[in-house]
Amino acid sequence: MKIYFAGSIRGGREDAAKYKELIDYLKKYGEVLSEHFGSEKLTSYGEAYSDEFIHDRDMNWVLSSNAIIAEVTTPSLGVGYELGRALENNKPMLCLYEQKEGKRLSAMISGSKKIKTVNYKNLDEAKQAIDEFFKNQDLKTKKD
Ligand code: 6K6
Repeated sequence: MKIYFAGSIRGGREDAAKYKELIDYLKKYGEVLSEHFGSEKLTSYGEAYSDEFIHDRDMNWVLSSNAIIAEVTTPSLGVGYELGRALENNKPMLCLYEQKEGKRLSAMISGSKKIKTVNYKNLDEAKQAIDEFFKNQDLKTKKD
């Protein structure tokens, strides 16, 4: 099972600690291709690769994955783009959004019939949503 985890980078790194915890949790279901996105050392700026390299590498990962899990609380153009491309390629997707007062998820995500979105209040709820997603998709036991 290849899983692509998407989370904000240049959109803001305030939820990086959550990404790390969710990525660690996802490892029980398979290989997380984008494992390093949870690293708190990954800032909004410096990385040794060009933007073109990052785009092409990440899109290859998105297209070769069996499922996409996105943490969408911090709005990110890159995550929205990845979700759109993944949707066009019929990838099973789960978006996790932490409910916060005065904030609402983009209607382009929450309004899409093909994207499963779950609002959560704490990480336990987010992990439950991940369990539910893999159970319903029947992807848990798939060995590719
Ligand atoms: C690190 C710091 C600055 O640049 C970097 C390297 N950038 C990226 N590295 C890996 N994935 C990236 C990078 N920039 C965007 N992405 C992809 O888009 C990831 O798959 C994230 O899910 C998403 C984040 O997009 P932005 O718009 O928040 O950056």
